[in-house]
Order: sequence, then structure tokens, then C-alpha cells
Amino acid sequence: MAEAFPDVKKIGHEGPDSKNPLSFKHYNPDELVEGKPMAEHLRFSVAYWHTFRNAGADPFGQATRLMPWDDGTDSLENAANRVRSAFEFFEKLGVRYYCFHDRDVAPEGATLAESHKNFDEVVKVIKSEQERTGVKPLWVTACLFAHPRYMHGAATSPNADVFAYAAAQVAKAMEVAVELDAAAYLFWGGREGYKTLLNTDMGRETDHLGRFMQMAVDYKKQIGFSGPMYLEPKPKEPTKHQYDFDSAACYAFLQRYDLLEHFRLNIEANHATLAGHSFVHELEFAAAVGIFGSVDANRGDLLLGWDTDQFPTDLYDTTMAMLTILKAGGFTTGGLNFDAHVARESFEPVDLFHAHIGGMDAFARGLKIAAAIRADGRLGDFLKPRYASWDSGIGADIETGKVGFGELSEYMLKKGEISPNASGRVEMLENIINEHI
Ligand code: XUL
Ligand code: CO
Repeated sequence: MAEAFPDVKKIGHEGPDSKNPLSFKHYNPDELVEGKPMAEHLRFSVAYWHTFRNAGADPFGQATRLMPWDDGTDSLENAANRVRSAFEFFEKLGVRYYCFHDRDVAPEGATLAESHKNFDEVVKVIKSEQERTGVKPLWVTACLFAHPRYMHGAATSPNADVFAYAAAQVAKAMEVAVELDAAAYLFWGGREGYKTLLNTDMGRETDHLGRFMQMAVDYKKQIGFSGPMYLEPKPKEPTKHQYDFDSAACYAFLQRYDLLEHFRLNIEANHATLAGHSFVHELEFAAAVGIFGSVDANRGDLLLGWDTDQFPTDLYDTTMAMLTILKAGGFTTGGLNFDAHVARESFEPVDLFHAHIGGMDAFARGLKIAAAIRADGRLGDFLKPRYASWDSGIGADIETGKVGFGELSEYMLKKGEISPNASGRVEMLENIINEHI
């Protein structure tokens, strides 16, 4: 097969003064930040569905970017060509990971058995490309939302056969995750929610979703998949209300169904804003309760209310995200997966490079800025004295469970009024961030 991107060489780091658009200005894979190479901090991944399956159609118009290697058919040969083009892209971009849904890489067949067979055929090609390049899946997932059978949900469908079909599809995708040495397996509940409560038994549906995940945990053990599983929160779209609304809702769900030790969260920036949170709020909550796993890196648009999945370019956002990620100890199995697509009018193959280079440089800068803020120390030092009243005296007694309401009433009646607070210094702290950006 001819090269998919004949005019693009391997993208190199040329530094901030370079005017070459096909170069990294900040991402330098081997450069050490806090003693660790940037490549290991950031663990970039390409989303197969956006970069190799999204041809730019929207509800108002047809596809604009049918790529030269893609003949537009659902044949296995076309699927294999796409895989080879994708791996050429990963290599030239210099990423070590990619993510995919089962149906992104191989066509759905007329029966489940035929779909499995198609999947196996394409996985052979993927495996040989992985061996050639060393690139591997950051996570694998099953598409449980595109086919009409899932119109009422998958694990939360009112139809038990649909639940069974979804289970069979996930079982197969998990087996492929083992075969391809994926770092993790992911669930995004695209249609696990409802359009109207008038036709929905919410209690029963969430119990079914819990049971589905428990079965996935059992199957993971059965087939010897050692990576973690991720849940990806999203509040709405395509359904009006999705059960995995945000990090906090996912945490409550995992706790209720006794799944906490097996799952972590994959936080997507644009899903956070759809839930009325900031990206960093969702990261911070997941890290605080010990279930931070991975990131779908993208951004929304403040003026639009839907999941626009644009490439991340906002340095304030990437800085705040990297501050939280560094504080949480960095990625282990997870990474930064670009769940983002180029604009409908960016229709040439080279635009895929420009978009990813921009996202990678934005996070590399965010990482460097976050590390500089941490080295400077003023921001980190601010918390210690602010919470000092908890380190001894009554605060320590509360934290260690030595006192209850009775003792606290006695303490406060005697003391009469609280010791005054120091200023929260909001603006001064915001200024420190901007000093470094
Ligand atoms: C949809 C979304 C998905 C998941 C994987 O909004 O983010 O692409 O990341 O199913
Ligand atoms: Co996503």
C-alpha cells in the first residue's frame, strides 16, 4: 500500500522559535520534567473514531473529508488499509497509544458471529502493525450506542436480549484488549439513560447497569485481563439524561454496586463542562476519592451547548489539568487521549497532523508551566497554613474522631467565638498562575 501521508515526515521537536507548522514547539518526548520524560508524563493517544472514522458529516451536511486511503466502503480490505494508514500516522506523530471502539476498526456483520469474525480478521492486521511499531491501545471499548438495537439503551435497555447482546459484545472486546495488550478497558454509557421518565424504570435500569459492570469484573478475571476498567462520565447527549452524569455520580454508582476497587474514571474535558463543572473540578474530585484513571483531552465551546470535541488549545485549562494530575502522582495506566476531531472545513489529511501537534504542544506547555508553579512553591505553600487549625487542638480531635457534637458545644460555649480566618487571597493566587503562563 502507498504511504497515506507521503508529504509528512516524522514530526520533530524544533523548539518555540521554529516557524515550521509540522514541528513541536514544546513537546519534546525525552525532555525531563520533574525527573520524568515528557512522553511518560503525557502518554498521548489518538482516538481512532475521530481521526480515522469521522468524515465530517453533521446533522446539516454530508461528509467533507473522505481520506485518500479510504474507499468509503465497509469492506475488510478497506478496514485493513485504514489500520495501516492509522499506524503510519501514529508513527509520524510520535504517539505510543491509540484508543478504539470495536466497530471503529472492523465492520459490523449480519450476525454477532460474523461481527466477531470481522473483528478477528482486522485484529490480525492491527497486531502485526503493533509489533512493527510498538504502538498499543491505551484502552479498548465496545460501541454500545450506534446500532438501532441500542436505541433504548444497552445494559439499561428494557429488553433483556439487548443486555445479553451488549454483554457478548463487551466480552469479545475484552478478549481483544488482552490480545492487543491494551493498558485498560473502557465503558462510556452513551445511551445508558433516558429520554423520558414516563417510559423508564430508573431503579431497575441502574441495578441492571450495576449488574453489567459486576459481570464485566468477573469476566476480566476469567480471561486474565490485568488492566483497570474505566468509566467515562457524561451528563447528556445522546440521551437527555445519562446515569454516569459526572465524577461524583460515577463514584456513588461504583460504591453502591461494590465496584470501586476495579474501576477508575476517564475524565473528558468537554463532558465536564456539559455537566456544569470545569475540567479541573472533575479531575480533582476523581483524584481526591482515589479513582483518577485517564483523560479524554479535548475542549468544548462556551457559546455552544453540545459536545463539540475540539482539540485542546487553551493553556489555562491544560495548566490547571496538569497541576492536578501532577499532584495526584501522574498517570499510571492512563494518558491523554485526543477525543477530538478537526473542524468540518479542515478536510485535508495534513490537518490531522496540525490538530494533534497543537493539542500535544498545549499539554506539553501545560506540563512545563505546572511544574514551574510547583517548583516556585507559593501556590502549594498556601494550603498548609490555611488548614493549620486541623493539625492540632480541636481540629485534630475532630479528624481523629475523639470528639462529637457534645464536646464541640462545650468547646465553643467556653471559647465564645471562632479564631478569625486569614484571607483566601483568591486574586493573588490567580496572579501566580498568570505569572507563569
Ligand atoms: C462520546 C465519547 C466517546 C467515548 C468512548 O462523547 O466521549 O467517544 O470516549 O466511547
Ligand atoms: Co470520550
